[in-house]
Amino acid sequence: MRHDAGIGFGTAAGSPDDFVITSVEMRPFTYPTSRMADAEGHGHPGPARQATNVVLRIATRGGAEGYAFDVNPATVTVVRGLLVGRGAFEREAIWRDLRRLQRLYRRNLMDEDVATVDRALWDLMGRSLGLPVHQLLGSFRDRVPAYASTMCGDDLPDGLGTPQAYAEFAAHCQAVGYRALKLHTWMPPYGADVQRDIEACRAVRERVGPDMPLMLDPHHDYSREEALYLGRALEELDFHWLEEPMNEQSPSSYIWLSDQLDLSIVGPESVEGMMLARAEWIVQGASDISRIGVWRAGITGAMKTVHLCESFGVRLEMHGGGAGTLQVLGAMGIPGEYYERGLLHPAVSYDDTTPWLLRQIDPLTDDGQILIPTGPGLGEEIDWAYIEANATGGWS
Ligand code: LLH
Ligand code: MG
Repeated sequence: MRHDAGIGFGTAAGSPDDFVITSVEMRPFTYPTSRMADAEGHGHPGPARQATNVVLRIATRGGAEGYAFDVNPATVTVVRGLLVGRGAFEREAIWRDLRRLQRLYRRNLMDEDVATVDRALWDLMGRSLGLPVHQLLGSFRDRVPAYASTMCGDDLPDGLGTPQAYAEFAAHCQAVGYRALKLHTWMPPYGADVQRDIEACRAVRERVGPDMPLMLDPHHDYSREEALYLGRALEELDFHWLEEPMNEQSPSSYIWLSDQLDLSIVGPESVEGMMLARAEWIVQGASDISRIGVWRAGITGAMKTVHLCESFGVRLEMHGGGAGTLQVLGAMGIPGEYYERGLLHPAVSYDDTTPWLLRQIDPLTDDGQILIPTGPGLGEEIDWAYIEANATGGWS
């Protein structure tokens, strides 16, 4: 049954009519960055330049607003007609409509595009009620341990070009408070090499000592034999998990790998399908720990995956960082052992990557934790003066 706008629920913050969506708009703005993507899209340090972000704003008749960054402009055009006139709190109905729309609007409505709209709607509800999203979901914890997640390997002299460079960077991460670390090693165009991966993992293990949990996220297209060889070496180095060493479109390869290793295999990270794909991996035994990202599934898809994993007694590790991820981690009653903080590199600062926020969303505490944001909505304090000053267009 379709719930039409106006049939929704009144809240302490207003009547149903107040929460009818009246506009879905975006605004582009520039910001400085010293990161770039290589030919295959992996992030690395790069020359200082201006990059563009686009913020999505969903607004209602009564003046409620919700925001999400990194929106795909083409998505806004596709979803506007579906959203305007609907109740902003009908997230589940909207989410299901968007998921159906994906079939024919695939190019502009990937999982991450549905996720962006969903994040803005959760933000809107939280801001309207003056509550953080994790409280709307049901809070479980107020902090979560972080792991340092490195950028992928490179060939920069001051970068991540050698096993020794990884060891030195890992020691630095340990010194600034991280209690766990994940290496992303070399991927094309930098030359993936199982032996070099193992050397980097060994160098890091020797440098940080036996007690620091270590994880590896290597080249995502190794063969079965290469992945098994790598996994066996990681078992000897007492690694905590191995992530995405093969193409995730082949769950059979992951079943084959998981069957032969005691080491925990984490995934899938990159396959579309949100909780549906995760359910298939779980029933097939393709990984030991499942994985979902709020930027690919939204709060709604991530929480469905949380409950799926809870029902099967499977652990779940969140992919990527950001405000929405922290809200879900704050509401997860199952581990979710870690927050992925990164991607980090010796030559770039992580702490100034979101200059459009008044306050960084995920500062690291001295004991390696991240506090779950307590502000309303996703908890992002948006610097509207910054966005205004750097806008390259109006709201449209
Ligand atoms: O391939 C990459 O650049 C990284 O693996 C990236 O996708 C990163 O987000 C990741 O996998 N984190 O776990
Ligand atoms: Mg990964």
